[in-house]
Amino acid sequence: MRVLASPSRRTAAALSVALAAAFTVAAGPADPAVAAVAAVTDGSARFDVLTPTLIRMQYAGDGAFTDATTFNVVNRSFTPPAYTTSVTADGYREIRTSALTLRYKQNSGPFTAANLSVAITATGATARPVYPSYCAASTACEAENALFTGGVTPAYDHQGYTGSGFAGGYEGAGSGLQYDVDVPTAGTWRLAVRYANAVGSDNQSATRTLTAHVNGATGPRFSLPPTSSWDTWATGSVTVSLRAGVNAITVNQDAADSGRVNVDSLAVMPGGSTNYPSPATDLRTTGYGAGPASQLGGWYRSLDNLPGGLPDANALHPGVLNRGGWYLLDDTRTALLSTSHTVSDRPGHGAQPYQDGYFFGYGQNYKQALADLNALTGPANLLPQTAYGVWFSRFWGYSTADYQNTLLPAFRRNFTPLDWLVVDTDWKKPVEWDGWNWNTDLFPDPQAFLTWTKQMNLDTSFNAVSYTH
Ligand SMILES: [Ca+2]
Repeated sequence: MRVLASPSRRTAAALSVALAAAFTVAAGPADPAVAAVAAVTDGSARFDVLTPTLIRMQYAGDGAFTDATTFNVVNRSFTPPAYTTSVTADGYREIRTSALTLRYKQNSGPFTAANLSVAITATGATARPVYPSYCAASTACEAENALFTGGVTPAYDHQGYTGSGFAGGYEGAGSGLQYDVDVPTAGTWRLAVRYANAVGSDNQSATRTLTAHVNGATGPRFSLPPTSSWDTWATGSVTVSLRAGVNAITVNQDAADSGRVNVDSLAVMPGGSTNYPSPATDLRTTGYGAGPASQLGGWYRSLDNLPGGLPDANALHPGVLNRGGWYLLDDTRTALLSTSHTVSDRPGHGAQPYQDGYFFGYGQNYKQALADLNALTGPANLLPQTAYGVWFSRFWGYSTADYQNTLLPAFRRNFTPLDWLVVDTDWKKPVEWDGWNWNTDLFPDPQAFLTWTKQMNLDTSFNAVSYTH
């Protein structure tokens, strides 16, 4: 199980929030009413050719395509590149740029590796991208790519999982993961999970339970017997009644559930089936994208649980660059962003499937990939000069008096410069891990504290850990 409140986690979280604070001066988003450039609409599919190496691929079963700015994508005002399009004799929509040839089987439904491919001219490689947010019947949908509620988070600290990790953190009611699952027919289906269940946070090994919810209605309860270790995975299933098309399925820890399991993936299969599907793809997937596993670098959330040092390359979350020469940025779930920097949910599509993603097909032209990413998602902001100075961060519940009377005087007394004060999560009350209210036991006059830090020429940031993701 994941340890949720270790000191090391707190320190790392403080660091991540401090960095976030340093990045908050962002360029304003482009006009959200950005016109799609060079769009090719074919049935429920729409392709926007943004550059010779970048194509937006949207599928809307209800025809409701989105043109608004999203939290990821702040610019689509590209100069339309030259391209051609036609339909082949065998029923494929083809789009050809100077760098790519995209093929989509007409009227074949949402984009999958079976009906969509993109040939990369420079290398001769053919990409078959998948959308990690899209969960079709009879496929294993990786839990780490789901939407999360409560304490559930992606985790990687055990072995034997498929995909890029699993979902951990079933440690309280309201914790869960959610997938929109697309099934061809209404009726009875088998909902299965691949899970691990060893000695839990209560030091017990016991059969645990979770509850399925379907389209907002509470459904049957999973009974999940113990597995021999956290590295050993088994499957458990329940029977659910689904509508044709997309169903919102949640695997939740309800108040009566014991939780304390890890979930690797889920799958919806015909009612009479007994098998569990193999991993749907050998691509490297996350909740926000998919590409060949030969990634070049990446990022890591924190340095917690890494006794052996830095993570190896396989543990890094991928970016757009890999030796395969392509990447699919899955923007399907990203919130919409207004010009006034407020966010809102994507519009719903009912039982109709929806996908929104960006295909980067750069071959070995890595600079082009980064240029496309930069233009699409906005430039990275430069860090303020003070971020390169000396920071202080410690996971203690320091008070205003501690900072004023002990800490800063110690820095001054030892002739040690200090540029940035990172105040850890204890600044909040009544719950130190959640919420936004000051702990006035430690900070009796918050504004006076902030005024004092300014007078002392200290930049400040505050650990804003939240378990509601
Ligand atoms: Ca997994």
